[in-house]
Amino acid sequence: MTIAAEAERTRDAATGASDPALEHWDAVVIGAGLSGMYQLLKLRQMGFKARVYEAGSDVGGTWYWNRYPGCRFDSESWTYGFSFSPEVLKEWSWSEHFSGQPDNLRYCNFLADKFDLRRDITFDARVKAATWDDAAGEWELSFEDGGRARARFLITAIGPLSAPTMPVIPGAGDFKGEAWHTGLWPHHPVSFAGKRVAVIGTGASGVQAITEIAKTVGHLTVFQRTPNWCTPLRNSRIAPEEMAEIRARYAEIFAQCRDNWGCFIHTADPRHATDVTPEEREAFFEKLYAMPGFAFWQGNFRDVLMDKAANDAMTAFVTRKIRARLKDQKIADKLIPTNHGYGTRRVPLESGYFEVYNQPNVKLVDLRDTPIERIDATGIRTSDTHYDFDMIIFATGFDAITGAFDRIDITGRGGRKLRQKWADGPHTYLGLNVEGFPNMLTLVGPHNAATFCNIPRCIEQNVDFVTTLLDHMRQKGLARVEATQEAEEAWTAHVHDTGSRLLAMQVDSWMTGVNKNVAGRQKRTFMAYAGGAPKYRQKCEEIAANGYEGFRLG
Ligand code: NA7
Repeated sequence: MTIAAEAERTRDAATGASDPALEHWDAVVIGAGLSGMYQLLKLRQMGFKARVYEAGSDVGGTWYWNRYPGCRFDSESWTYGFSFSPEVLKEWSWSEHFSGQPDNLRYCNFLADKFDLRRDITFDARVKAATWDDAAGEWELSFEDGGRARARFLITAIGPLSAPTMPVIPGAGDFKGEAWHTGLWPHHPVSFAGKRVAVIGTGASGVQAITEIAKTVGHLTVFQRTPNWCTPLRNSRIAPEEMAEIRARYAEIFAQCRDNWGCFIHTADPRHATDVTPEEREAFFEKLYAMPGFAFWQGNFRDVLMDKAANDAMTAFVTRKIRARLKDQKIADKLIPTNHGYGTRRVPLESGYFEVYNQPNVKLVDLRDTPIERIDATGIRTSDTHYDFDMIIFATGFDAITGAFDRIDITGRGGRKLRQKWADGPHTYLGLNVEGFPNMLTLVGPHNAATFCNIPRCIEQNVDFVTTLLDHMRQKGLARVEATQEAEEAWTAHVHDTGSRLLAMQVDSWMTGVNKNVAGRQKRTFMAYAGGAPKYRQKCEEIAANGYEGFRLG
């Protein structure tokens, strides 16, 4: 036996490679949503032996799990699709400017079919733990069904909003009727006709679901704890001729997104809100309000999300718009937020949301006046009434950004736990790696630009960075990459510095890491990089050009 063969035999004995239940790969990816699919394709193109493990039974991530009625893009469809493949751009047609979940999932399936991705994906495989083996220089994954896999590189593609949370309400499991969470919606059709339906939660998911359910429901009761500022989506269909025009402009569209803070098509106006007269300001607000998508949020004066006075002007405008749409001004009082300004939480875009509350078969329960005391077998009891229901829908959100990491027991070098390291908020380098966790690359993790981004645009950037890094390592014969302590501290401080300039940091929301239903998530923290995607990309490019400075390579 040669020395090399003996070394391999010894390693296999130590790591269990001869164990038929143990799979061995160059790289494993957790998650088969958009980022996992694109990463798989790139690894495959580079000749890496790669495997994707996915908890769901098929591809799609967000679009696989969030099947609730009304679920659709808030980004223009034609800015959301992947840009990397001219063939995909040519062959795929969007039929709406803001495409609905069924079409979005079809798009994910189209990608999986086109690139024959499923042959390298194991479905129904939920990762329970990931442990770094320092001697072998490998990660070992273990799955809920008892299976195991090993790889040199661990790439997480687990999404920013993939750990749904139920409300902490006594008796939440006692209800005997139908009960669904928007983020875990069933695959079979759900009918609301003739039923008494409750919705708890009025975030982006709740707003979309409520508007759609109200069209067919017997009676709907909405339990609102915090109202959100919502502005019109203004969706419309895309005729084949218009799709052809869009297709001809793809290069220009993606270039425009590339230069934008959040990779959206709406570019902030270079003026401050106070640079113009009140009349001009009003006219500009009217113009933006009449436009589709995030125009009013992302295309507004440059200071509306950072300066309180500018934000107040925008907020007062939206207040007037909401009031004009409601018949009962007492209901308007409840639906208009009072504890935060417009755009300082994720803005739900709506298609007739406020008009729902003009319907005689819809009731709004303000939980600030009458909190829920418990859920029981037949319905919901608040401090003043018991409501009977046939169905309760929990639109109660997610343990955002770090929640999906926390669900996996991740152990790095020297036995350190990621959960412990991030207990007081994330610490990362570029949001792509964590000191003490070698060879773990986090595609849509905390502290990178993806969270505040038109997400596939940032996914492409992050996957390309990771792919180029792995290629560089292979060419140089390097086996290990890990952020230095200093680089991690400097990046984390930079994330805090850029984040603190946003008014959004003064507000509780999933964007600031607050979830009242999860222990340890009551305090605001800096979850995402707020310096914008262009600056983030530039930083990544500089770091790569300087031999991946800030990373220890070996
Ligand atoms: P969000 O935006 O986190 O919204 C969750 C909603 O659920 C929000 O209105 C919460 O009120 C409400 N909630 C949570 N727990 C309770 C309890 N215990 N009682 C009453 N109400 C509760 O999640 P979404 O799914 O709507 O949206 C997440 C993102 O997905 C969205 O922004 C898009 O980017 C895609 P609270 O505000 O905490 O008072």
